[in-house]
Amino acid sequence: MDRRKFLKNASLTSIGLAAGSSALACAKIDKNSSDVTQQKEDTTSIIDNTNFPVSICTWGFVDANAKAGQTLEQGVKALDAAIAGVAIEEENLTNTTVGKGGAPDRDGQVTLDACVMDSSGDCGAVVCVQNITNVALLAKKVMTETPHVILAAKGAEDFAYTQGFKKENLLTEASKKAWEDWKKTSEYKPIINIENHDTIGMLCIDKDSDIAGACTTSGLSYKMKGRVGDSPIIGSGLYVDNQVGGAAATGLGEEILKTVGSFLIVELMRNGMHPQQACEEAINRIVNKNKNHKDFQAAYIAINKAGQTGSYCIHPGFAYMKYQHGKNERILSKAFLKA
Ligand code: SD4
Repeated sequence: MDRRKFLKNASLTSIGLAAGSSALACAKIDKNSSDVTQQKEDTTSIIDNTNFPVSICTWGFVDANAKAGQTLEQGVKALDAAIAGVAIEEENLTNTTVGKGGAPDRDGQVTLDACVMDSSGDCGAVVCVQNITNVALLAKKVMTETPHVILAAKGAEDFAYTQGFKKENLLTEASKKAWEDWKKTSEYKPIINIENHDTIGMLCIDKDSDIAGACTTSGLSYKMKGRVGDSPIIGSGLYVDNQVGGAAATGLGEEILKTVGSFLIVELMRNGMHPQQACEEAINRIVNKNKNHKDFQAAYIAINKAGQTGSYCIHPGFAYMKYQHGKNERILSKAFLKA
């Protein structure tokens, strides 16, 4: 099997497996429940501070988004609220795609990727880190405590200890068991969606109307050792420009990386596009470059300076959370393909 085919198949399998094993974690998010809203166009483009704070995040991460929203309401700045929000999932042992409890690579090692971007335009990232749970906070430490933007693997881990992070075993019994079962067959069977549960990318606007974001993941389950996806790469998994807005991605990182989609969305919004249109254009770029787009999922969320939001994905089934005025809504995304 050639390398590309291997990667694509591996990632599809892992998405499917991760989806299956994560059903428990999102059991409380019922697609039919009354808090699910169909996506609609929000047309208020005027910057009105009474719209803030607001937080959005990928998938149905109810608790994480509520945490961010409530933290913002207490007056905490956007970046710290986003980090507090995503930490809920990093610490959620039943979430097999983020943080502790995340699915391991093919060799049984859990390696995490994360990045953050602040309203100042500063950013930090860590890739392929073992033994540290709160990697979004670690990415912030790279931003604030080093002259660098990205630290990788053992270097990032060693730096974490200097900052007081605890060494933790990230491989739970459940993840280990799922990996051992996977090894028995190593079956590369494509399973497309990928329900409510995946990488968490979060965008927050605080009371001062400043925007920041965080993105954190264990990447694709059973990935090759050393594999890094889009999530920790500024411009691909996350991008924020405080003058314009922010965007975040989830889905098959290999495809998201090739179009630098989060940066693209922010630039399209800068040129006047609504976040919804900008997300659609970014997904169209992926689709147009890829005859095989039906074989994988990719999704974006975006928010502009006025607090308008949008999202778009390839396969139906993706949703995002929006917290505003004390209400935490799950909004079903429009999709390129029809159900
Ligand atoms: C990655 N984009 O590592 C992440 C995984 C993800 O939905 O978001 N899956 O490629």
